[in-house]
Amino acid sequence: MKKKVALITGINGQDGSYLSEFLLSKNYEVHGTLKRNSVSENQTYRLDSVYDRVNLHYADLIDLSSLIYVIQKIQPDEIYNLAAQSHVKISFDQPIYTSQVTGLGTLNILEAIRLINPKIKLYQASSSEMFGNSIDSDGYQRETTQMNPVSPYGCAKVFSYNICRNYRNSYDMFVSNGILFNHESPRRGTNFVTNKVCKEAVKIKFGLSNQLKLGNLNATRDWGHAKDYVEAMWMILQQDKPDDFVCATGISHSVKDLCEYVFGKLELKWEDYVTSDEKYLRPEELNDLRGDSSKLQNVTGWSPKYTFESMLDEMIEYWINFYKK
Ligand code: NAP
Ligand code: F7E
Repeated sequence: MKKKVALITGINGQDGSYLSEFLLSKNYEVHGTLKRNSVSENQTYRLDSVYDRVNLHYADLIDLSSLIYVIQKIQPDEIYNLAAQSHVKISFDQPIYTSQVTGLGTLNILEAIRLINPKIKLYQASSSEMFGNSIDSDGYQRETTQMNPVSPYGCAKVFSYNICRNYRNSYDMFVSNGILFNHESPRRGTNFVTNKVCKEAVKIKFGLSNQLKLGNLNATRDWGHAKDYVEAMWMILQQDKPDDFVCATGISHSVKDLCEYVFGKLELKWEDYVTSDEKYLRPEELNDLRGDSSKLQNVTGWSPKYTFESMLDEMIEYWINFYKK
């Protein structure tokens, strides 16, 4: 039987790397896009375990012709649009670039699909950041919660979400949004709070540092593991019809709770090391996130295997091994 062909934009990111491993385990032919960076040496480190089994192509979300070229060439059955300027705080520093990549970039993908083969299925990496500070009266965010984004990144993701729905309805295309809440792993960029705390706490434990500067300690997030969430992405595209789904654990913790767990695990008191630095505060903050993924669970049978604690244990372990070496 002919292998299914998948194209992952942003294959070298956290999710792209786990998704490639997952799709290879399902016997897909996996392709992915890399954008040109001045230093190429570290660019594919997350793909080490699959490097010889995936096909990499240079393309940029803001360069429509590069997308047309690669899609035309490989004729994918499924595209997972994971590429983005994905850092919320940086989106305040680079709002226009973020809108071009994270917003208009999605429209480039949709146009390329519409022109080449509208039968290609598209998964769009939508985000809980789209909700901003809207919360339903029971304390959760779900597919029907109003979207009031509070960052340039969130605004760009709302544009992508809406234009995906518009193409689905206008051109009968199979386009689905996964509205994913925060998901982490040892492969998470270390400028996101979970991996920053794990890495810095281990450095403190080993005597390599003596303080950790953070921003807002009171914000709460619904943190899951990226490995669980890439499985949801695939499940969403295997449905008979396209739709939009929230993916979350339903449990939220504050940044303070995160510090308490990670430092506690290393037998340290977080209050002795963590200080607050204005540099890490955002012009507008999204205070609380907690997702209701009942729809995803009922329709696809998805459920997370990792807990907040087992996810952090894996991340702490990663940094202990890293610094031991
Ligand atoms: P990530 O680690 O930041 O990966 C983003 C990927 O996009 C990287 O491969 C990056 O390449 C690539 N990229 C950036 N700008 C690009 C451009 N102009 N053209 C082509 N590629 C570009 O993000 P992630 O955590 O894996 O997240 C995957 C997707 O899910 C993103 O769209 C993100 O916004 C969304 N999302 C993430 C979460 C989460 O908690 N992780 C939650 C909801 C939604 P370089 O590394 O070479 O720059
Ligand atoms: O911040 C607070 C910060 O940068 C989480 C992206 O994947 O998830 C991610 O966005 C919270 C915020 O993730 C620091 O203010 C405190 O309240 O780890 P983060 P994020 O902004 O929630 C969503 C769903 C996405 O879609 C995004 O792509 O932690 N915080 N002190 C800090 N955050 C950072 N980065 N650094 C700090 O020092």
